[in-house]
Amino acid sequence: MDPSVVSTQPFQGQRPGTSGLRKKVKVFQQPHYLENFVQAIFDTQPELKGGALVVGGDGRFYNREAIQLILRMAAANGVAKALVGRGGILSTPAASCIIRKYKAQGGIILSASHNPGGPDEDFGIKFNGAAGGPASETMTEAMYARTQTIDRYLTLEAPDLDLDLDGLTRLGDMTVEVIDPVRDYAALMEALFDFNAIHQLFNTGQFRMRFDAMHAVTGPYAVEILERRLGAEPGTVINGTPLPDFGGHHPDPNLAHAQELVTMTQGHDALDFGAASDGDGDRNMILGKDFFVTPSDSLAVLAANAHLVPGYQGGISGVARSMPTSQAADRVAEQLGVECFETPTGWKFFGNLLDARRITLCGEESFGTGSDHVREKDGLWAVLFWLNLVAKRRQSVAEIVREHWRRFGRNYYTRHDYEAVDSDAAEALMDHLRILLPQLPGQELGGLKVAYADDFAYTDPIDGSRSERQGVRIGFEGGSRIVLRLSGTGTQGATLRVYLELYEADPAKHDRDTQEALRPLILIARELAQIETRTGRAGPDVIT
Ligand code: VG1
Ligand code: CO
Repeated sequence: MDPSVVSTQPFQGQRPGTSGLRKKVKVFQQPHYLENFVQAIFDTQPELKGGALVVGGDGRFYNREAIQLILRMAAANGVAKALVGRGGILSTPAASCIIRKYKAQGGIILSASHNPGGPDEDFGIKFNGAAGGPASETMTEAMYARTQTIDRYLTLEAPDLDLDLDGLTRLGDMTVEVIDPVRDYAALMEALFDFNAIHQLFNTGQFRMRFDAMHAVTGPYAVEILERRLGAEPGTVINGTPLPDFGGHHPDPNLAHAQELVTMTQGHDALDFGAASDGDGDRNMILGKDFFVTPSDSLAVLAANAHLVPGYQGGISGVARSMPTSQAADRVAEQLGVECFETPTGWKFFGNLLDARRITLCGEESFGTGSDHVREKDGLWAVLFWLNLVAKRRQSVAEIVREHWRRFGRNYYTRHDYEAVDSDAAEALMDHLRILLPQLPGQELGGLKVAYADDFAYTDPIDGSRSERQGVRIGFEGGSRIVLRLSGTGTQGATLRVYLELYEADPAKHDRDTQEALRPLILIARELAQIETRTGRAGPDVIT
């Protein structure tokens, strides 16, 4: 089985976005398309030669075909060993865990996360380095540059491997080990959280929860951890079988796409706790009885209560949040006397801070929370963290959050998404805002005084690398903010994200409706960015 060299030509547009390369399945199915990108990974990551590579994905349509192709190319490119999740399955956080545990040189994860799956939907690929985290911008730019000059790739002529049976096989000179996708991850969770306390909570019979795996990758993980190890009643995990098309839904754990679960936490006979995760298992949504925890608040609550969790009982070294995430965590960091960092959107920006132990916890407003236990955000980890808190504090989710607000104040927060907008119109809208920025400070908008206005730029405190044009921020006196940026994960046109935040210290005003409380800011954003005239949209497609 000698490696063969196949001639190819560059494709336009293989630049990874916020989290890897995401395109329609049909785009990936073009001859040489996936091969080119995979070869660009091998050409720019020389340590993979002779090293170990972790491979797995979220089980979406084209997952298995892609994995077979990647394994053949890995063998031809001199990878010594590939670790593959059984059935081609690995959640994003589990892949990160396995890269770290087995000291692999990197991993390739196949996922388009919360984007829908199926022959006409989305596929994605991303590379994670030896620390287990998403490739840095420097690395993804190098991969992209390579895709633009590529003229050959290496592969093997070989039949497909059986990925459904654990154990060792060979492919050319490469060893392939098919591993249990859940075991190592479950062991890590058991080492971090108080499983006894959570077990007892379930045993009381007074606490009812459901975990919605949304027919995506976390099903097997949640069944093993929640039902088998923690003794939650059978049926606690709903939609637990991973399907290539996620049952036709968006595997996106938010109030818009996880309707079934949301309904179960409302009204008569409501559950005490509801949680959901996304396509690749790195996002989480936390619900209490008639109560939704905004992801920004979740990060702040976890930071304030970390000492109640065995894995973090010694305290946290610092926290980081992505720029559009609300400033709730900043207030906790201040009280705890630890550092707080504001990074650009995307988990790759947390990696250096985690590696340098400057932070222990980090999170994003987009339903992403995580810690130094892996180098990805981690959906089930966040769910277990919350269960640990509920068990220890003997309070409901709502009580925990309300008490948090009384102590730190409340950051009302929402995100409005305008999806599949014309790309040129979206770019023009952002340009228009950038031109306005210098004249905004000091101005009154809708009765609020602008304190600062800029296009967010970030200098990594560890390696000094600089990332510019990361989103327009308009901050008002008193802590309110409007942030606008374009998504880097979509596959169709542009998605405009408008993030709105208002700080309220007075506990008597902590029970307002979020959209109502933020209305003045919503109106300012619409007007300032000329959203309706420029995009033709009277309102957002998704509100979270
Ligand atoms: C979105 C989120 C961002 C997240 C990214 C990947 O990016 O806003 O916070 O890191 O998705 O998450 P964008 O560029 O579309 O706003 V996942 O679960 O899709 O890997
Ligand atoms: Co995801």
